[in-house]
Amino acid sequence: MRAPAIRRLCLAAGSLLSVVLAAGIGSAGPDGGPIRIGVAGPMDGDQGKMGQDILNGARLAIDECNGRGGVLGRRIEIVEGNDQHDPRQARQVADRFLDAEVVGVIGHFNSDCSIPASDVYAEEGVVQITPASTNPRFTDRGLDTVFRVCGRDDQQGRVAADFVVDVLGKRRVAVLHDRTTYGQGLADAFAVRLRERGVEPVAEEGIVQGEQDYRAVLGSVKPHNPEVLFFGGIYREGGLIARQAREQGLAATFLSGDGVIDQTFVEIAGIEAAEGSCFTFTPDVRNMPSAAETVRTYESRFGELGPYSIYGYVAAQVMLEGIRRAGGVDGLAVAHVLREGTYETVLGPLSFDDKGDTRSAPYVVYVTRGGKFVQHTGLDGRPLAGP
Ligand code: ABU
Repeated sequence: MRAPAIRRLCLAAGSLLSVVLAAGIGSAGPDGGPIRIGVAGPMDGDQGKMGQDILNGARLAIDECNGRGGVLGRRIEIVEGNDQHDPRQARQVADRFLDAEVVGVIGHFNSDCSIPASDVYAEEGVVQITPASTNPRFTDRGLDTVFRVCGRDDQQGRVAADFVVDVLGKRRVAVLHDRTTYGQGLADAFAVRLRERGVEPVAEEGIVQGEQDYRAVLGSVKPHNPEVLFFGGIYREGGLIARQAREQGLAATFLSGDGVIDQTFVEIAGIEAAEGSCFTFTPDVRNMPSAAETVRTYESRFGELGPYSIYGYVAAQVMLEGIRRAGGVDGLAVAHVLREGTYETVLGPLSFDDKGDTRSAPYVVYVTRGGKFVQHTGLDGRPLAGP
């Protein structure tokens, strides 16, 4: 349980005293000991791969930094937090991070977790950089300590809707979502843009995360004869819906976002049902020369890159450079320098706007071919030229 703010002040004073005393007897050294960074997400269970991908990316960046001597002469230490994509557990992770005196947090994965945890971090002036939470509300609430190195669902939903109208040329669109902050938010952003483009969805339905059987909701959508089935949610439910839609004879193109574009989706849906499904996500980092060495190192150490692995790496890169530029670990000072400068990352130069969103978050569309995600559109929204 997190201590109230006043008790935290006392704890901080106590910690300072411990450091001073330790320095006096020479055990902690003049550098103040390691700098602790929290890395949070769902570390096991149905979304555990996402947390582990982010943790691996952050670990790689932090190990490389320690290999160069750390930051401000201090080693970096990771404190892991498993929120199991549950908002209540996310707040508990935040409390534990504060008790462990982390000075910055990389995470969480789910918007449902990043948003409530951000209130805890903000209250104590701890910088939080999410590599993956895309709901606009994360940065729209005016908190000084929140940053996001990925895009937002208002951008992503717009790209998905424009793809339906301009590239697929379809007008009969059913919209499903998992009722989470992310899934429903993305579905809503998609539907808003569809309407702006003159397309009224034929159905809009919420599903319940964690179930095995989505045939009832698919059965209620089928009579509308949709040409496109959009899903706002995560890969487990996305894979089941894509598979069960095919089993029910729904021929609609499955379209989803960054929460579903993972190989696990293909494993759950099966290669046949996954074929032709489409996803919005950022351009493939494997094609970026600036990321080539990091991708190679990551894959030789941890296996195949996940969608947000490199974003975990980038969040750590930016956090550590922010601490270096601030000349210390004071959270508000780090937040200030993060908003001011440009940061060289493996995805290219990155700077934040006043809210803490990255100024560069392009989305493109991928199509699944033979179980692999192939980039289908370019930054202009048009299909890439074929071979
Ligand atoms: N953006 C993908 C899923 C994570 C989230 O925003 O909840």
